[in-house]
Amino acid sequence: MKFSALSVFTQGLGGNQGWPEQWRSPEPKSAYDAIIVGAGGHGLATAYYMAKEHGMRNIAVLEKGWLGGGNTGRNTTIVRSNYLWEESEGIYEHAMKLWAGLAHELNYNVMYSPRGVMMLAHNIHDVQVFKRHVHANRLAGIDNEWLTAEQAKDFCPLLNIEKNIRYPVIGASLQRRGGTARHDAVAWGYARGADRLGVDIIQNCEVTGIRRDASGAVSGVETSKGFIATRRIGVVVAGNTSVVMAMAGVRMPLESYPLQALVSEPVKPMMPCVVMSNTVHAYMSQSDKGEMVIGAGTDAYTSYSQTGGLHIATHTLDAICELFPAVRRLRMLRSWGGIVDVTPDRSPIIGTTPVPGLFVNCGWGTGGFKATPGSGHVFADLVARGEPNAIAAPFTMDRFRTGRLIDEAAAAAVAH
Ligand code: FAD
Ligand code: PYC
Repeated sequence: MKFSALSVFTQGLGGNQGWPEQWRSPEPKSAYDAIIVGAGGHGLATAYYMAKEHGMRNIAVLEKGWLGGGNTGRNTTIVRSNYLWEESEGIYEHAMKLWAGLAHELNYNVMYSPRGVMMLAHNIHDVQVFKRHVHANRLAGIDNEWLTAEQAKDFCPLLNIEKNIRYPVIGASLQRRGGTARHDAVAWGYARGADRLGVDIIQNCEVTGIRRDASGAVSGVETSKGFIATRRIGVVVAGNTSVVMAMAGVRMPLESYPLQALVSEPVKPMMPCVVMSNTVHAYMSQSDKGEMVIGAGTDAYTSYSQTGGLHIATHTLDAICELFPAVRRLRMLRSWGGIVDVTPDRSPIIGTTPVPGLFVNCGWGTGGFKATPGSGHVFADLVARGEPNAIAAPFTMDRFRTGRLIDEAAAAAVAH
């Protein structure tokens, strides 16, 4: 094993200094058939599937920090596929099917737990939006159902459905196959799988420039470890995409925002499922270690900071205490933020770029963890073959020119 560890929910942030020699990254070769920039779950999954399904072994994943130290190790692990439009149902459901067999595929316990994801409705608008999602999903063969407030409480007994609270619960949608997975295990599992297939995973190697030849095509990357030649580059650097793509002269339709989360002290199992409230920007589940995993909304201002505004977290905790009064006296152990990159229609970009040999996968915003296996799978196919398959095709950048947008703002789950 050549990679370092990051504990679940960002405990132990700090890189691979001090790790035994055999866990350190290899030195880069002078040339690779392809380079993936970013060793988050998406980048590692991409490398894994490129090696496994396309037989590409002379490839490297370059990471400026350490494995999964970006959003992959910072997210709140929610997995679901209850998106509105067919294009989204295609990619998120592709991921959902891969989640079901992922531990077996990687021989690594990613702790995928389909314990149910419930989304609360607090007003008539929420009811209309969620019911629309339920109907659209069911038409597409994806499970999703509508619950009354009483049925929601049966599913999650901790939930407060009193009518006199500030944001009363008047119903909920439930995707029973939704749930959670252990986020850093996903990065480690894909990393080990890719490593065993011969992929070089190089940490502490920041890409600082993208070199292009006289024809305009990519010819390599400048890095903190020197120049590395390649004719194919896949950029998968959530939150930092605009910065890296600018190195090749490509301007991206993205904005970057901090998004934060918190965990409580561990307690015995009390929260059986995931509950999300998009309207009040709060959601909660319980990790296998017993911590309550709580997420907030994005900050109101663009930033590359990996912390978020304290007032945002405070608002979230107010809402959590109202919705789940039983957790009111829990102490919070840690809080942190990640940088998410958001497109105008809240759907990702997976595609070729105006620069030959340069591919990009980004714009997953607040919701890309759930997509990790599917995103890696289709991006591997794109980088290997040079053109998107049917699942990836709707997500090219071209949609911002043609106007064929995939508006998933309502399904994005965390209010922007
Ligand atoms: P990352 O894991 O961020 O990987 C990108 C990597 O690129 C990083 O490791 C970074 O260090 C590296 N990098 C950047 N620049 C360079 C460079 N110049 N050179 C080399 N490497 C570079 N999604 C869900 O589906 N469910 C959730 O519950 C959920 N909750 C979230 C909660 C929070 C607080 C946050 C922040 C996000 C959440 N998300 C959630 C979103 C999800 O985490 C991301 O969409 C997803 O993890 C993106 O994965 P990635 O592999 O693309 O990015
Ligand atoms: O996409 O389900 C999601 C999500 C939950 C919290 C952040 N993103």
